[in-house]
Amino acid sequence: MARKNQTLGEFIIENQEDFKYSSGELSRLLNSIRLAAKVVNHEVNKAGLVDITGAAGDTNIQGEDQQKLDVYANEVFIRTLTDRNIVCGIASEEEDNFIVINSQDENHQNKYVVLMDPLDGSSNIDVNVSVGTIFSIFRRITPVGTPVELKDFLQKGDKQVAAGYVVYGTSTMLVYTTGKGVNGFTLNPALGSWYLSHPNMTFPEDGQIYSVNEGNYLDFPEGIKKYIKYCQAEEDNRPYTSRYIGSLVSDFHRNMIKGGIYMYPKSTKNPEGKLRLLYECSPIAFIAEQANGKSSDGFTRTMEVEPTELHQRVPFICGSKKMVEKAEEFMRNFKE
Ligand code: AHM
Ligand code: MG
Repeated sequence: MARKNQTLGEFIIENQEDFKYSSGELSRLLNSIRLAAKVVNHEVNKAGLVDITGAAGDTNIQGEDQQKLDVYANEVFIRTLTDRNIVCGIASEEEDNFIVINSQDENHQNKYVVLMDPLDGSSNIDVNVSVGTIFSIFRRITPVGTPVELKDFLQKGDKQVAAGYVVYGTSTMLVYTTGKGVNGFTLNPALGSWYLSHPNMTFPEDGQIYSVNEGNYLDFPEGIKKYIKYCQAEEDNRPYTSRYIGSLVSDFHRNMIKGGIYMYPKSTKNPEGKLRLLYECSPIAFIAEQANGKSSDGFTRTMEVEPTELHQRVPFICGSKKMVEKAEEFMRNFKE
């Protein structure tokens, strides 16, 4: 039973039995993530003080400039998970291919793969705006004792055993689910401990906030354009408030607490949408559904979208149930 102010460590141990195939491995994995998150948090917090921000000069597979902190966060998470020999494979937004993990004596015995965006929204770092880490955890489908394969990573969101995010904001929080609701832990930086501050997080069923990059409005599908106009109409409890940070984790986190909808639809510039299915949309969708919210590409539940490639993009609509249902209704009614 979740108790406010419980530490994350206590919470993980007390809830270990909830996991379907409990062997302590998933608990150890979550423990590693909380440790890596603390290290990244420490570095993100210093971003204004040291010459660590700015493009590292590299370009990732999506053709985007990498910030130095992206690279750093990527290394920290990979190193933490690899050193402790907890997972059999890792996929990251910052890595072109998935990484096979194996130590000599273990012989591919680990059961879980992790997919992550180590530092999402990193273009916001230079201007002191919140960024986040997103992670998704699956059980491998290839047999234990063999190296992981691509198909271990290309699993539908419905198959996730856990997912979460860290928001490095005015305070740093780790929010995660193992399929039994959503709990949020706030870091006490002085003590280095995470405390359960937001037990059983749930989306208000309806909301008043819409979050979308309206600069792309002219390129949006007709259904989204019409829905945005609906949000702005002076009727019932509308117009809604527009809030867009441009940092998925922060926009989602606010909307989950206050009630709202986040949209990254497809557009001419991004014909498949911009966000990545496996390590951005799927984990956020899992959390949303566990928190009584909803998530889809406008037609299909995000959790049911069949992955075909590691860095696949997908249109994303996520938030309070009634708002997402309304947006889907517009998508159905104004198909192009
Ligand atoms: P990133 O993974 O390169 O950081 O991009 C993902 C981010 C999301 O956090 C955010 O919601 C979105 O991109 C913002 O995109 P845009 O600037 O096009 O509105
Ligand atoms: Mg990202």
